Amino acid sequence: MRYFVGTAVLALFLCQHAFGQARVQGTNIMDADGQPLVLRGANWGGWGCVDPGDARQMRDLGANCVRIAFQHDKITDPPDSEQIGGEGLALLDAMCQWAQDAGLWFILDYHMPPGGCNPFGWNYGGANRLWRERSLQEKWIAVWTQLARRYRHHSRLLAYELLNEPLPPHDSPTKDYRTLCLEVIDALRAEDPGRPIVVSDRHCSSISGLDTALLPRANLIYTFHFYSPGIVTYWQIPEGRYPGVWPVVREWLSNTPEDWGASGNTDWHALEQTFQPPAEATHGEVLLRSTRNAGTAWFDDVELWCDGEAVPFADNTDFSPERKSAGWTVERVTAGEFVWDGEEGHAAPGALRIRGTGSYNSFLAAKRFRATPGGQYVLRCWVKTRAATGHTYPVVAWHRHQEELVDADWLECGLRPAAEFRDRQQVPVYCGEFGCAQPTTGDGARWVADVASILNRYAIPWTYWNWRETTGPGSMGVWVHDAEKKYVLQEALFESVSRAWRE
Ligand SMILES: [Ca+2]
Repeated sequence: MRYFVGTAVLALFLCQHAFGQARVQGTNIMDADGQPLVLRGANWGGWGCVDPGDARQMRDLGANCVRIAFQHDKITDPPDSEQIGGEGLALLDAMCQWAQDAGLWFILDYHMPPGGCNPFGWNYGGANRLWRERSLQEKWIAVWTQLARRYRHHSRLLAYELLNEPLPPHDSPTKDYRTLCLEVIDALRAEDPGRPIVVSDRHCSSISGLDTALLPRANLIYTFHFYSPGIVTYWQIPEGRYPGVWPVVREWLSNTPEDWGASGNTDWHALEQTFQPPAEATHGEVLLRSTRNAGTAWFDDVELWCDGEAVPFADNTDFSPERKSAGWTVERVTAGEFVWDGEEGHAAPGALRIRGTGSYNSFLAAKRFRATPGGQYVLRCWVKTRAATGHTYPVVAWHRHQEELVDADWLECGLRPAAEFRDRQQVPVYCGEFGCAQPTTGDGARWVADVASILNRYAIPWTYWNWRETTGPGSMGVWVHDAEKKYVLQEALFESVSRAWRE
């Protein structure tokens, strides 16, 4: 009998051991044995791109963690309902199992919640409705509850990440964001009480906002993303170098003429203006603006020339069904509707639509162009209006950028406050995403190597963005599509990421 009791106790111990989950203790994330985990890995952020071999390859290269990004419409059936199901859910099941089988810890990242949670085009067209509509919040909570019930038996499920890069309108109260997070945390804890939960600040997972992210619950991990400076990581000005001198400090100078253009009911017609930059301007950015517009305006086919030559200021200017509103953000997320509209268009279907702005608001091209002093600029855009009040017009905002040497020291100054937050607040931090587009110079891989090495030095867990995606060479993925849509390895980047896993 004693023997059997002993076996039962041992079995129970082994069972807890085998199925024990990670937990937060002080600034650490601990495994079931009470050993601190040094988590390093990558994102599975390209939906439908990865396979079981990816999990094993990552593990064999030294990774121990993967952040699995999923989106609401893909894992619900019917899509966008409050009921999980369908082929997308089967794929999410499979990804969790691949990670589990390979021994990788995994984080479930609700990358695109119902209605979208930020003003970026890739996230429900930038609608950013989650904060305003209770029915969407209820769907989000209902789906999280079902997911926790479905996946809580996985011992390698490290944490639930409430949502990715939240950016509520800045006039939406911080207490509403906190209240909503607490509501979801409590709903998840009702299903899976001991599992860590990853939370972000409300400023798109910034480091500077970490102190405002603190919530009165235990077992939380505070996340941030790092893509700084954007001019190196996204905008890829071709002459750029890392390390290198970059115009990273920005001062707004002036805008080209405002409060002109279309109103009332107009069919597609061109609006055009000619202007010169102010003497101090180093960069400009294009905005498609509507001021005090109670009606509707559409924009399409935006063009900019300097001294007769086309200026590349955005890589999406005709808003085709393939690109929709990619590459454009909303200037201020306080008021109005900002969407891509496939029913409208000037030369070809697809246009940007603005409805109901307050004092002013715009679609803003995410890139900036270098200003030519004394250059004669022509900005042209096609617009259409319905019952539009106020003014609808394109505009250039001029800025003066100050140059700084961006190198490993510069990056460390940017990352150090995350470690200081952790030590001051005695909570774990986690860099859920960092990444750099990969120009052919190989400098993007050097940026990645430096950031990863700084994170390792500060003992901050991290997952590189991104492991595999269907974008072309030069994007952030370790594996990316070539022109024939075959996966190719970006070798210098692969070296940077996998070496840092083993460091
Ligand atoms: Ca179009």
